[in-house]
Amino acid sequence: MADNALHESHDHGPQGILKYLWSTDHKVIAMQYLFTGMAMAVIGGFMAYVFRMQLAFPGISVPGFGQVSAHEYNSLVTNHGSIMIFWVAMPVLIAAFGNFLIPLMIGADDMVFPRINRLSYQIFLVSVIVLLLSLFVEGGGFGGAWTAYPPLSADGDLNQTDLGSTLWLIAVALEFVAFLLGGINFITTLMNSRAPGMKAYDIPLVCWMIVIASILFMLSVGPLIAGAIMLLFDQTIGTGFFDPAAGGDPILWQHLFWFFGHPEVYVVLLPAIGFVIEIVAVFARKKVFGYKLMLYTTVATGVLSFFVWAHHQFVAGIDPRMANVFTITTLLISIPIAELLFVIIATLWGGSIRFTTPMLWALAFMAEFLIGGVTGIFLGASGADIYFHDTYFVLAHFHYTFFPIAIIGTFAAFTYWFPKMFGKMMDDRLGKIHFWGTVIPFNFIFIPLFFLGSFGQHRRISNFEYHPDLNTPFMYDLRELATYSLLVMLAFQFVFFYNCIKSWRSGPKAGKNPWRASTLEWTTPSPPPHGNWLVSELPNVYRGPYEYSNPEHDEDFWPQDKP
Ligand code: HEM
Ligand SMILES: [Cu+2]
Repeated sequence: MADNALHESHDHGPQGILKYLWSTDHKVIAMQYLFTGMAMAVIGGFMAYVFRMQLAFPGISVPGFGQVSAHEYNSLVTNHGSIMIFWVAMPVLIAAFGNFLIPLMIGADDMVFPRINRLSYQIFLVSVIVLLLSLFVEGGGFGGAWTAYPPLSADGDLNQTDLGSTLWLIAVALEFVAFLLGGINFITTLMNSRAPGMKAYDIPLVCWMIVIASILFMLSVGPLIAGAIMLLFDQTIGTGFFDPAAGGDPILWQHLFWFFGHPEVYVVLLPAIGFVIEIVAVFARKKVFGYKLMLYTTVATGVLSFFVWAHHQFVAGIDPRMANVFTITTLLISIPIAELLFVIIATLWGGSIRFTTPMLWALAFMAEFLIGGVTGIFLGASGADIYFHDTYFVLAHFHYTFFPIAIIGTFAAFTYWFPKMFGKMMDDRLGKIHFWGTVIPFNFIFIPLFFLGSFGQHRRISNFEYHPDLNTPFMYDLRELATYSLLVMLAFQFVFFYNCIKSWRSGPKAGKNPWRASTLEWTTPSPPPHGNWLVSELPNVYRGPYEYSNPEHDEDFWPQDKP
């Protein structure tokens, strides 16, 4: 590849390992986010293993951890939730795949602001280090739940982890700064760096989804950053923004938190839906049913997501008239979300479906996410929520949304774009073993939790032996079932890691376009060289991204860059 070498020579960065930490190449930054996010997923998953063992077998010495005190339990739950959302879902779904895909899919050589991009990852890395440090300071990690409600989170006497809670808060704030910087790049790059000929409706939906998610993030995070600074002052210099004794108001925190917290669900959901739609179009060989419908529905979802936050506060003493308003907006948002799923089903309809590993993940996303969505309707109704609030029903509901988004969505995207990222094909048989070994146990972990929640089992309790009414033999069995299923699921993750390493080292070489897809990322070599395309070969775009099985064309796909 003499011409690539020529291009490479424009890259006068640092060498060796530093080359990776200081690279401004969007693909390198994507990999940094991907691998950091995956490492954090291992840590967050390990925490889930530890507290699920404690829940099923209270008081045992958990292999690899030891005994779990009540305080450690709180800290594990808090950090598991925070890690999974802030340090796994966001970096992997948005930062890693946004960075990798946006320039490649719109025919750009890099992001508009490559140095801001690099800074974004570096700040993110600092946030990871601060968070991990917080687990080991005196008193242990923060245990006031990922929602950090004051007064518990504000007062070291109450939460027993002065420094741990402060470091946790600083880590979260730094992580937000990193994502604000990253979002700037996604939005400006999509607006300014598209290949000649690429009009708004020629942009692949996944790029739109990541950009709309970035906009949602930027619009929602401001109040929470303000809240985090106020909470930091409450913790450290004795202000009382959230302390009633000092004239403050703890409910204010809930508004600031959930005004961000609810849109955040859509921030991570939209990229995952984007992956699914790309994969479904390719493996059903069908044009996406209703490109514009999908795009405008996504925008509508985004707008609506700002009007539902108080459904998290139905038990916080909210005025019943306001509760009705938020019930209605919450139920309304299920319409656009259902519409997105219908568009995907309509795309599948009559397609010639190929059940490859990425396609299985995409289909599983639909099935599992549907359960999450439907059970959300129960909780959105304020009357029912008063019973279900803070029970394992809620826990099962949001894991049925977050697990498909963060884990299933990631595996779909990872197995689909692996050939482009690493230039090798993954082993499809191992991929399928891993798929079934993850999706089946997943249901056996969380379906029991719906029942436990309906029987009134409260969350954030480490030992149900102290609650005999919640420790009937049947409930005990359900908890054991959930824990055994988790162990099975975790065991199958080794198949995934083995498959990655094996395929990366000795898998068959992937050509430019192994899936015969028509979007632009498949027109560069796998993996793409520095600069993505030679200047003389930058693609020109002639049509939309999903021309599969077009009767006017003799091949079953019609790439965007072919006249
Ligand atoms: C590996 C499979 C997982 C298992 C077995 C699991 C299990 C659990 C359990 C049992 C709790 C609650 C403990 C309690 O309240 O006493 C919990 C909390 C939570 N999990 Fe997971 N989880 C998993 C994956 C995930 C993923 C992928 C996400 C998000 C992307 C996530 C996000 C959360 C959040 C936000 C909380 C609430 C934390 C809090 O109350 O502060 N979990 N998880
Ligand atoms: Cu919500």
